Amino acid sequence: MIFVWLMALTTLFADNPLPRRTIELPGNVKIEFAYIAPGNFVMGSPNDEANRDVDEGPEHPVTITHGYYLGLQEVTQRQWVAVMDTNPSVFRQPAEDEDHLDRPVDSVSWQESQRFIQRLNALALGRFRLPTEAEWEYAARAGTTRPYAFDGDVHQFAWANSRSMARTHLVGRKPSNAWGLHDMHGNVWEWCSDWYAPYTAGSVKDPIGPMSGKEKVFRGGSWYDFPDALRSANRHRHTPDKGFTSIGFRLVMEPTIGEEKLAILPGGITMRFIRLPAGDFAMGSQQSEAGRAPDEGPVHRVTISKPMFMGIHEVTQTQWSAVMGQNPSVFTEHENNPVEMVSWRDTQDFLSRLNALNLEGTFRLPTEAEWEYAARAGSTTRFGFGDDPEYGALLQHGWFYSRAEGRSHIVGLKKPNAWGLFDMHGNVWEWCSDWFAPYADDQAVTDPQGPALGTHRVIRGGSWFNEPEALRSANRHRHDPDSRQTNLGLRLIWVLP
Ligand SMILES: [Ca+2]
Ligand SMILES: [Ca+2]
Repeated sequence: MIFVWLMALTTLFADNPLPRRTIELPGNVKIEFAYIAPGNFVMGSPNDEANRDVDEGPEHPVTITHGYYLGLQEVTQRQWVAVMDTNPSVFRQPAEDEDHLDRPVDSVSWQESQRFIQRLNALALGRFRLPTEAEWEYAARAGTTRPYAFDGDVHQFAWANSRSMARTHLVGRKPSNAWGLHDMHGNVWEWCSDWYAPYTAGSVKDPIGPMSGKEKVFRGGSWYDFPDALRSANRHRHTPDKGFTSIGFRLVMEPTIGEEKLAILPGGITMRFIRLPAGDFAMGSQQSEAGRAPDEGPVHRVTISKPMFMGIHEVTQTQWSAVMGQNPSVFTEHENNPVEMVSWRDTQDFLSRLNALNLEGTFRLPTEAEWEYAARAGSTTRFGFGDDPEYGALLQHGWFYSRAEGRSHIVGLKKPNAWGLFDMHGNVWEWCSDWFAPYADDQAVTDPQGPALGTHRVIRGGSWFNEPEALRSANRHRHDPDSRQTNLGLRLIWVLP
């Protein structure tokens, strides 16, 4: 499968058709990731593989249903220091032409890797975690079924005993595998997220290991190990509380803020979309939630069955004008203010004209469920960024009454949520496709569309004219479909084939 995203943030390399992403840590320190596409592979080693351990079997088919970004390199000492300020690594001794900071971090326990990831996630550059053991082996194999992802002399492709000079080496000095990943074999072992357990026979989807255990898995072998330990299928494990000079780790970045896609409107006006994952979430608010209204319950589980592209911003006045040839808005101080004074019916005219441009795919409004799913971005708190009982943090995330100077503002001035969406809280309310109705009950539903008939359409997210509690993720409001308001606009979904 070849990916042809048009992206602002992703670079396509001629020798590698997979999208890549680079994030920048404080101090200009970069981490580069490769997109690993969904697929199938056989996990484990065949009975006749030389020097295999018995826990590498039974071989079993694994489906990885979601793409993910995997670090091209092991996490380096430089990256660790950029996040944690300290360097626990043992291998800091000087060597010719080597800056030790570009060696993998070593001597970090599994628990310490979690603290690193926690701090990294707090930088809001994306969502990071360790790979599962299956994700690790899938990527290490890069489509191969033999003992290593390469053929030939192991030492040519990996740092292993007895040619490692008894230490780690700069990451990326050995050739990459077919997916652009370096040092999956050797240099340092790499912690995985799973608790260790024997494999079971039969095919599995997205395995994550048991829910509890004593020891965490690590993979890939190291400078300390003889080549057999570096095989793709080889498994090793230790309690999560201890670090070793032969173990480091590699990061997964969730693809949710990975792929951006740009729609080009007439006049070259662009609209940025971002891919949100399929998933499920608890829709609505608990009765204990401060500021809630009764129509936000009962809380019910909703599955969003397909990934989708959502506009990272409210539709702006420039974008509306590019499609409609006129701007109905009142707050015209800036062309990138959100469009307002558009009724639900106006949004349907806008969408008809936009879809008549014959761009790839089709555009539509989000359903109410899609909207709340996107606003929550994995959170269960009042706002996407936390509960914020005193509304101290809301100021950084959204425009609301008393702090908005009585008007809408240029889109994207506040912080995005964890999935890269701006102004999901505040600025202007956003029309959803659904007719408004009370939630039926607490039964789980998939891709709910709202009732077939009604009198009012749902709007979500609160606005510059509303008190902070109206900006909560679960809050629902509605308007007559002919109503036009200076604090009501829209955001789009782009359905791609
Ligand atoms: Ca390694
Ligand atoms: Ca909004």
